[in-house]
Amino acid sequence: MSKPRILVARAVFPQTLARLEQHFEVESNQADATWSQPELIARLQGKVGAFTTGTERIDATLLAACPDLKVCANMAVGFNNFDVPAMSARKVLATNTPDVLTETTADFGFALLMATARRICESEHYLRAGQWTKWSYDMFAGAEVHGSTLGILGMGRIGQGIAKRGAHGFGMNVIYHNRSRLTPELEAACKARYVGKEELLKTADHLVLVLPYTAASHHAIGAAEIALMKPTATLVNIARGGIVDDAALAQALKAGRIAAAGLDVFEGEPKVHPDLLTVPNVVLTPHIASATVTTRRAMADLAADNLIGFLVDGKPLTPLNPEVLG
Ligand code: 8YV
Repeated sequence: MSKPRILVARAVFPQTLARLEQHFEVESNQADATWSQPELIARLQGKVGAFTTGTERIDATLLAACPDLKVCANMAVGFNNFDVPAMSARKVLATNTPDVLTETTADFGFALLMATARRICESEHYLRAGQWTKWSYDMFAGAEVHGSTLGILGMGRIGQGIAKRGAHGFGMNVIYHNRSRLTPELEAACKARYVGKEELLKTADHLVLVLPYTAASHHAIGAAEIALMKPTATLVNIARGGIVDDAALAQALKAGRIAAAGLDVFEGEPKVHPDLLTVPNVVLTPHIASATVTTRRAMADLAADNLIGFLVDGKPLTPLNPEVLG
């Protein structure tokens, strides 16, 4: 019997590919070529499954052009590259990779907060440029982290991980805002207090964004929201590009409207707003919050398990639209 045909749209660990090849006839992209949408559609012809990352857009147009497609397994917890209602309408299963990256991503969120508040990257560039000729009392004086107020917008698994690090590790006063309030048990575990969005913006010394990108969260942080923040505040975005209005943020940073920002995600990435590249008080990283070898392996394994689980055993592990399973 011939094996089901799948497309692996981006380069992956050779071990993941080898595992998929045990079950499927695989077309892969180990050269990691950038495929246009028409090329992705062309390569999906005759494929029942797709292994995707956050960079492949699975929308109504693609689905209409790929009638054989039955499942798309995203190697990411975020799935704003999927039009899930359109997938459900066509009975195409969508899966993501929750849980396996929670702690690693929370670690990174905290690292970015620390680097931003304590001006680590800015001072390193100064040193490397040979500008350090003498010590001075206020050189790269940043913002206090321990004991300060940590604000979290979006309190899912990763937000809770950051809250625990702040509250238990750094004695921070943690406040959060989320679409829905956590249970009292979860709030106690995170030592976090629920507040309205305006209070969060006005009160946080450090504001970390960990909410999913949706039409409703587009530019959740723009000029008006930044204007409410403390002039000494730092803003950290490890969620998705588009949640922050990058042009407004660059302007606010230039004007000293807030102290600093740490950004791992950008509107229209991998392009970065040119003004962000010229302001010194911003730490910029290329969407690496989940990037440890262990975690990326776990994400790839879970995406592969979802394809095998669904196409071989009829039981995907982490479906986003389980209603298509019938
Ligand atoms: C991924 C992420 O590395 O999981 C997510 O949602 O943002 C990252 O962990 C990225 O989306 C590539 O798939």
